[in-house]
Amino acid sequence: MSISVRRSRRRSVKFVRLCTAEALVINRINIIVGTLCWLAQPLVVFECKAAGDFVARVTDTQGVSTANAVVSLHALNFTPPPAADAPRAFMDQRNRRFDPHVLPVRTGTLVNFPNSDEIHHSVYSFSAPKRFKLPLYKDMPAEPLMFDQSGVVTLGCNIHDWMLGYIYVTDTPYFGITDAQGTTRVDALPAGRYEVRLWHSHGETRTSQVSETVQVNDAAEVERNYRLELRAASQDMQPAPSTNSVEDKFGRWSN
Ligand SMILES: [Cu+2]
Repeated sequence: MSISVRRSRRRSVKFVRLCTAEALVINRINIIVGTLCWLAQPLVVFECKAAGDFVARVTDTQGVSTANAVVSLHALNFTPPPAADAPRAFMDQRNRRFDPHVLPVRTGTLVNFPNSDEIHHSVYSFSAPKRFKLPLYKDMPAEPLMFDQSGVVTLGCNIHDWMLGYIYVTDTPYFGITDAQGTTRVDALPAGRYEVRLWHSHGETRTSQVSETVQVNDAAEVERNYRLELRAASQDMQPAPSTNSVEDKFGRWSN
């Protein structure tokens, strides 16, 4: 046998060994990937498929779209997962108003109260779920406040009597607040049965005005229309006065 033929055969044998080794590695990777996919399958199904959406449209009894209605969905046949970390939220003070006017949060949320105005504010609440008073301040208080009891927390300012805002603390992680068109949507709801509750600061009562059960199915959208009985425009929707003597007094402190 010639030398060139022997070299050629050795190269062929090496090539076949390499191909076999490569195939084995690829095969093992396929097995590992396949096993991981199979193990992850229940998680993927839970995260991506077993969820639906809920859309609420809210009007008053005259059919006028109602903003700032809190819509919350309370699971009836499963327990929602706890929050990994305490959720954070912000209730700003801007142009001598609370912004947003209504802030819905889940129980256990840390809320900051930044002051975006050039003047001082002193935010307080006498509501049972959270009694507090922040001393006169600008910018941002050092620490957020924990809201760990469900209910309506009415906010005021010791300097500006017209300032009125609400923090709606709810036990469920599934909630929304209606926009100017009276609409809100809560996406990616785990499939299941829920009790729907609605709350509005102009409601005849300060508790839920609607209580009905809805079924949310996988990859489906549930739509509901609600009519709320609301009081006539109340004090909290009046525009803030341009200035007053007390504000002038405290305004000087801001320099
Ligand atoms: Cu104020």
